[in-house]
Amino acid sequence: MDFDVVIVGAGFSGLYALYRMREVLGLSARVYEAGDGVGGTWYWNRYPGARCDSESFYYSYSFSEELQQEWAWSTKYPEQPEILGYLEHVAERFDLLRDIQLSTRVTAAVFQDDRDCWEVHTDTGDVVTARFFISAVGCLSAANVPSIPGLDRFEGEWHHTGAWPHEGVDFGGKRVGLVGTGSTGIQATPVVAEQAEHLYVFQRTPNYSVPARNHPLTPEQLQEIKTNYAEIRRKCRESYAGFPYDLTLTSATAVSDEERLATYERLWAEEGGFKFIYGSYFDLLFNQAANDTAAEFIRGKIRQIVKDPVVAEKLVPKDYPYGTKRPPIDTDYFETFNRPNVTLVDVRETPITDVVPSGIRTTDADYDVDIIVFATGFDAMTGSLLKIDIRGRDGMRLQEKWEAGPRTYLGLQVAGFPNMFTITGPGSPAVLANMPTAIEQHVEWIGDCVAHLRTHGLTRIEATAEAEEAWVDHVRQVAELTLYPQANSWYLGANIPGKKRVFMPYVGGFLPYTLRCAEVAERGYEGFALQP
Ligand code: N01
Repeated sequence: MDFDVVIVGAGFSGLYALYRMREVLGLSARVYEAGDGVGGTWYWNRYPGARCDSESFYYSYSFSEELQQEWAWSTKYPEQPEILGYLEHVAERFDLLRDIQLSTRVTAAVFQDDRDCWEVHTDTGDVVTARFFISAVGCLSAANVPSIPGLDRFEGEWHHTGAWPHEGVDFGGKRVGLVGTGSTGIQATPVVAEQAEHLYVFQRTPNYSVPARNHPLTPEQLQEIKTNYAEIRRKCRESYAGFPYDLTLTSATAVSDEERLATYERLWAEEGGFKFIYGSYFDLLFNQAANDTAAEFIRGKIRQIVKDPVVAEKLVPKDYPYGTKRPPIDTDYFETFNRPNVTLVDVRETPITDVVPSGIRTTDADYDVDIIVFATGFDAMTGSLLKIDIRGRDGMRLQEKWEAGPRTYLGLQVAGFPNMFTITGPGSPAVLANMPTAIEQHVEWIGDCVAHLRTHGLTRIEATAEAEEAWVDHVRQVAELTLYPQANSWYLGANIPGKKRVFMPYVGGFLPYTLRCAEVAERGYEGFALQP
């Protein structure tokens, strides 16, 4: 066997998985990474305005006390280059690069039944074997470029935000069409508007965005964070969504209108960001009446900010509850529509029909542009994994197994695919949680599992079909108790034409999920078949 472990991807998950496997467990590991650098999401997403929506001090690793004490974040929400710099630093500091093969895409992985190992193929012609195959491909890395007729005849340049040119894009004096108003489009719009001659924002669904209230971190704030790191990390681990916010058990409907309004005003004006949803009332995502209070508050803010009432009305979300699409946060997004060089095009009213050589055509008009920016998201949670031809036991293909939607046990393993683990796979809280917190929990669980197998002389672990079935049912049932299924979100695969509508993340909460994972391990890996 060439390696104990092969890991696909060198982003937040792959880097930590390599560290854990090599430095903590003493295993031989090889990481394959398609990019020519480490960083994953933060390597690819270099679009203008790209920054983290979670606060820097907890959107970071906790596994090394030295690392968290040494590193100094500049702001509450750092920009993409700073986060990429952090991940590059981690790779260097822990000497990870020597086991990472860059510019190499894994094309296939085939389980070898007779040897309890995986044979992994790459686009550079490597064929290697490893006992364990770990996917660290990320949940949002397969870019979704809509198949709009005529794009190949467009005479300008176009880019997807998730595959942004390293040399950047000069918008100076250019007419720009930006398609998509999810978290990415909302981050990019104000920045592109400042540079472009004219910006047309093509919006299919308006979004509830809350101001980020970004600011530099002072030396005193940084010191306070560092002094309190143990407590911050504990709060993250023991929370509903991996954020270090104090748990609130109050319903939005249990307080007076005045009190609720004062809370929303404070969170909007002073705190900003995810605290609005995760630090206000516990039932915004479960109780329609509670959700209505927050949704109506944000609608009111949009109407106040945007001066043209017709434009404001188009920007106001009306047909899905707040937070059921991933809530964006912004810096001057709604304000940007007051600029004379910005036009909102409502493509729900007048859909895009095609791209013509000079720009974008809707049912109503032609918009001449020099550059098109597709902020149109990703084939989320399954897209990147299914690009790899993964064959498990008895030649079973993952593409076929997941035809009707992803099926996993705990988001960690798939029945029929022994010794394969998915970090933050579908069926785990992953994208509903603070990602580094979710990633660390997964990597540590997988590491402990591998250590357990080795200690007991076992060479194969596979989720049982029964455990998988029960978990898939549980994930669906919990989702149905919430408001989430009401929105056409990427959580449901609704953004990808033809993708089966299945709620993919586990919405039962990060802490309950981690307790379940721990319980499964304590009971000798309940729901898994272990073999010598
Ligand atoms: O993608 P999205 P994103 N014609 O899928 C529209 C994470 N993230 O890149 O809503 C016209 O959310 C689509 O319209 P609709 C975060 O988890 C993290 O913005 O489907 N429009 C929507 O408006 C986020 O959720 C950070 O009707 C089309 C937009 O494109 C995830 O990445 C920062 C279209 C896509 O929105 C994805 O966000 C940024 C078409 N054919 C993002 N197809 C961090 O801070 C799609 N759209 C870490």
